Amino acid sequence: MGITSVKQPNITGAPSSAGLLNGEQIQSAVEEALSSTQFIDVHTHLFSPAFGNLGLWGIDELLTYHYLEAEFFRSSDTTPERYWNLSKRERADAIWRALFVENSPISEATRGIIAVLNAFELPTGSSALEEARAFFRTQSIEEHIRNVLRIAGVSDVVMTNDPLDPEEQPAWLNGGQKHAKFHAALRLDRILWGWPRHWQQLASQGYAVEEKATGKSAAEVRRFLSGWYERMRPLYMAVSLTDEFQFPDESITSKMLAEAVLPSCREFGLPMSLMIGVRRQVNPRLRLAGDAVGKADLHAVENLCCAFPENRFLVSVLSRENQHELCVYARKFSNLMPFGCWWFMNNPSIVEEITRERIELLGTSFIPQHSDARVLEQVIYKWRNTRLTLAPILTNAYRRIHNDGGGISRGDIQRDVNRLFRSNFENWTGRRIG
Ligand code: FIX
Ligand code: ZN
Repeated sequence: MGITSVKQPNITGAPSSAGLLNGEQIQSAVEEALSSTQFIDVHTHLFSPAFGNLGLWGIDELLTYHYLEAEFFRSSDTTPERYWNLSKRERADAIWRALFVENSPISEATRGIIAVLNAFELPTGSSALEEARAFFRTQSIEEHIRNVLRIAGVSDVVMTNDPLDPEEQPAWLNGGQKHAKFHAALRLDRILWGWPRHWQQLASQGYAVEEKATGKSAAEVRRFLSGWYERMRPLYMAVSLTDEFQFPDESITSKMLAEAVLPSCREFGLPMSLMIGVRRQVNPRLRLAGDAVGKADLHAVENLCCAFPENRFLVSVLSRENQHELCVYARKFSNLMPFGCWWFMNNPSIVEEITRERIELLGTSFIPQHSDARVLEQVIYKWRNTRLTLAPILTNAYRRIHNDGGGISRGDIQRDVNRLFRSNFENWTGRRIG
């Protein structure tokens, strides 16, 4: 136990003895630990160079991020149909004009662009776009990756790897990837909820699966997962689920989870990541930006954690309304690890609320954040914002201990930051990373 009890509460902020920090020292110790600790980014959509064009980077990709596309249609008369007819460069031009020239970039996603430009000492004014393009054109990807991760304070990133993605599959079949900083996660959306549209892909690869997932289907999916486990060596298996997700029920999703995916996770010692609460394509005209959020029924998480005590679950929920009950479930089930402030939750006001709630209910037994970056340089602003938001929250948590009469040292703070941003994930996956 790292908290040393002292008899008299030291509320005044006067220096403490024996390496214990006073109220003011706590703040700088927290800031130092946050800035010097290399984080593991446990969920991204980034790809290592082995995946070629799947790996997105540079200013045009940053500007056409789907978070910004959603905001663009609120500040421009351009219809989605017209927008999709433009080239990538023209789309980036239109977004730059609407969100950075004609309006101030005060939303979270637009601010991110400014922070990235600033990190590379590029101008941020309305005429900055061409200079940014020229800068990114001259970067070589391997060195650029090293730079970006260094600036972001991230040691390792976990990708999202779908074995049934026709764009991604060839790279794995041609030897896969061995980049030391990029790690695989075996993503199973096409199997777990996209079965009706994808089972034939498995059948055509020689697996004896059936449309209704009957007969040998579950056993054959296990054989498929086994092959992909060998090929990818993933850190976990994962799926994103809608707000309507239930477990157990009569669906193919429930059956495949219970009879194929969770047994495979147990066999290979992998956690299962569940990202719950998306409402897919409420506005299909916006494509990737067309998904929304709904409050889910977390009895499904309760039932899973209870029925499969030998499985470890990583869970992130998209609805603000589900955050508190997720913490409560984590108190009931030690095989449940809440992680990240996902997507619409990744804004300072909400991150603050969720993180305080988690600390109050779970101490340091959760993973505060992942970046969900789709474009390499986004890790710079997303992790910068996480550190900025978390510094006062952690500082206040330690000050409370201090004011209650407990002692806190730099070593305690460093140990906790390490646990939150590295070892909780390492222990969950059973792997030392980096
Ligand atoms: O399913 C997911 O992993 C989601 O994070 C994404 O698909 C989503 O579009 C996103 O980029 C959120 O940040
Ligand atoms: Zn994601």
